[in-house]
Amino acid sequence: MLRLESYNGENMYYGGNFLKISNTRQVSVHGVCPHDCYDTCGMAIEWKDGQIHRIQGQTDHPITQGFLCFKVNRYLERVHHRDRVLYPLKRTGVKGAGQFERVTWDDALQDIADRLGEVINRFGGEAILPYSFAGNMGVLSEASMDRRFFAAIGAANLDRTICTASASHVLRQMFGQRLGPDPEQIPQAQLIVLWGANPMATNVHQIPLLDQARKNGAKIWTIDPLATETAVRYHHHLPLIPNSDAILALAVGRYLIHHGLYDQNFIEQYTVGFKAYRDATEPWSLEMAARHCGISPTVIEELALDIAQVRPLLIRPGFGMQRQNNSGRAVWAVASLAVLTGSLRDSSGGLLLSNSDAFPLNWQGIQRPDLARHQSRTVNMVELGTALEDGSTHALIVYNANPAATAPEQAKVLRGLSRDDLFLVVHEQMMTDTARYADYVLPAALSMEILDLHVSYWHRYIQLNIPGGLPAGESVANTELFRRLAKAMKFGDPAFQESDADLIQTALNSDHPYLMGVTLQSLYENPVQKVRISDEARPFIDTPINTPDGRIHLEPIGGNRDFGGETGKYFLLTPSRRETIKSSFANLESFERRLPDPELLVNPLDAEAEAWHDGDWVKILNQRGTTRAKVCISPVPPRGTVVSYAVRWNHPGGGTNINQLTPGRVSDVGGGATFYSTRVDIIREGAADDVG
Ligand SMILES: Nc1nc2c(c(=O)[nH]1)N[C@H]1C(S)=C(S)[C@@H](COP(=O)(O)OP(=O)(O)OC[C@H]3O[C@@H](n4cnc5c(=O)[nH]c(N)nc54)[C@H](O)[C@@H]3O)O[C@H]1N2
Ligand SMILES: Nc1nc2c(c(=O)[nH]1)N[C@H]1C(S)=C(S)[C@@H](COP(=O)(O)OP(=O)(O)OC[C@H]3O[C@@H](n4cnc5c(=O)[nH]c(N)nc54)[C@H](O)[C@@H]3O)O[C@H]1N2
Ligand code: SF4
Ligand SMILES: [Mo]
Repeated sequence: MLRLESYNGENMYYGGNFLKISNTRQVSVHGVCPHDCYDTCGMAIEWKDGQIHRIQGQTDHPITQGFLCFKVNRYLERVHHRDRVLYPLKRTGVKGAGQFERVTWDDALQDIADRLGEVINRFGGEAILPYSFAGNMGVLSEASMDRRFFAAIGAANLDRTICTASASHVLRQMFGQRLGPDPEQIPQAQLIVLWGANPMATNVHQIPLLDQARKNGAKIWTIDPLATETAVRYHHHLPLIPNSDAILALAVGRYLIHHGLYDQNFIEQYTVGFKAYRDATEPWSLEMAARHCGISPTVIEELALDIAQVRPLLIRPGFGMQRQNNSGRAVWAVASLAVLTGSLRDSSGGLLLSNSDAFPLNWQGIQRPDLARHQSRTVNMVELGTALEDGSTHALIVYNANPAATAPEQAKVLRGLSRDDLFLVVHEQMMTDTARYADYVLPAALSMEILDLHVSYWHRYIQLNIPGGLPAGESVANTELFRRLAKAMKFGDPAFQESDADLIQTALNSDHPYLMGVTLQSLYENPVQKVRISDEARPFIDTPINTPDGRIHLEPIGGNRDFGGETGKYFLLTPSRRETIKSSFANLESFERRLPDPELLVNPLDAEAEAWHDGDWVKILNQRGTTRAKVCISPVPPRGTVVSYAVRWNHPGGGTNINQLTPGRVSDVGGGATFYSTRVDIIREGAADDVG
């Protein structure tokens, strides 16, 4: 086995040579953007005198095409930021105050091991809860040594549901896997339906592909309550009432069935459950749906006729349409349209919701669930607030996430994090809202400083992220943190000694044809490789349907969550913004200069009716909490809906953000988050000059 010590050791293997990276004066390496984003860009990273000097988009990367996005173009600000954590820190002040002293790694590890040991002795391993998500989406950084560690200590399992759980559940149920067409085929589609997606902010490398499709004659619909930049760019905007997607999709399905405009042969050859699907569409006439969706029946008919007639048809749902009470129902109803129309017959058609299963890595091998000696309880991360309040959790270890800012039901979460009897360890690059509550903050390396393997949930490239220098200060990769913790806990299993290169080799140790010939060695030579699925292969026609009976399932899914309890006057939507990735980048000085105050986008007619003016401070509240923002009158939201983009830091902006208001309720299937099923009331505080 090829042994590499690219991190921690002095050597890295690069371009056919071993380099002593600590001695390297100037080097340019292939990096991969680590953020939780569809695009998983290739980056050219230049190091000079041991420092990250320049970060650019890889010019020869077929998706990245030489450009990065608004936020990552400002990455150097992040590298040199005042909030960076470079040494282990121990709390000296009250929880949340952010007062710490520097300690050594040895002292920190010893104390953490002792305290975790105490929790295990008194309450059992399950009283320790990991909380992580995709702060670094590298295969190793996201889920490898950490999973081994938590299995070995018998910790509670975290169900990582905050983002795509409902969609994943539905795709697995219907198709047996999460696979869509190759996005590089988009330019060949003639009808594209962007459903609850805003690629102008969240998937910018899709824009050139959509633009090319439009040049080739494609019509592009955007189905979104908000008049986003994407909706404006592509003209055919269908502004439905939030959370009415399932009804809209079922009405289109009913129309196609009633008019004989669906692909009967496809249904017969590939699916089961059509009758149950048809019955579910039956109540939704155009008129009935129009009333629920807040749009005219003729617009729904226009969409239905396009969907019936234009091929290739590509339906491109975003994750934004599955952050609602009935997310599962919505995804099922929309995915069923792709099936009903036989759109999967075209290589640029079908349903492009996720390509996560285009990368059949050896997940069990890197995560080693077999290290667990017993079955532990599972906590849904959407319900973090409850798990911190119900007496079940005595230690929390957070990495790759900033739940104090990004988790729903924030008031509960912050109360939980403030508990004196909760032992909190946070591994972070920045002194985040969450880190400020920690007993120990441990420094996390930047992705540019570590070796990792990356896959995408949207495109089909597997990539190697090559470090060009050593981690700054005493920071370490997530894998190294858990190696050190395992050693401090005196775990002797060789699973905790494997290097990052070993882990990558294990991940690639898969005999699946999609990964044929993808080895660590080949990635050193060519760090951007397409998985071995032909670009034209049509998912589920040219690739297997991995449901138990090998058929696509159309039986109804989900739909049983009501809106009980949400009584506020306005719908609150909190989607992604261009300038940040969730809370990441929201502490950059350039962001604070640009948008110093939290803003609430309000429709001009609502503003007029309420006598709100641009710049007025308002209090936004509901049964869960309260926060403040400045009114920004905007054509983006429709009447009755207000918008606050996700998300700002709580600190130093007043201690709370918009997640004070979002629910910790889980969706109908898959235990998903329901951020976009929030209602709020709004009270004007005073004119802009009086307050703030
Ligand atoms: N710049 C930037 N890029 C990002 C992120 C970011 O924060 N900033 N976040 C990353 C992450 S974590 C993710 S998961 C992805 C998410 O990226 P997307 O998949 O684009 O999802 P969202 O941004 O959640 O929402 C997309 C759209 O859904 C709309 N929407 C809200 N409710 C409904 C509804 O009920 N029905 C319909 N049809 N539409 C609705 C919103 O108005 C929004 O315009 O983006 C990633 N990329
Ligand atoms: N209101 C509202 N809230 C939302 C959403 C919404 O649409 N609306 N979207 C939800 C969604 S889709 C998601 S995915 C979640 C995301 O929520 P989080 O997972 O909390 O995402 P971020 O805010 O980006 O925080 C990631 C943190 O990981 C840290 N980090 C980065 N790399 C590393 C590393 O290598 N090691 C360690 N230890 N740390 C690292 C970063 O510094 C950052 O602080 O937010 C959810 N919250
Ligand atoms: S955040 Fe997304 S678009 Fe921006 S550089 Fe990273 S992968 Fe590319
Ligand atoms: Mo997400």
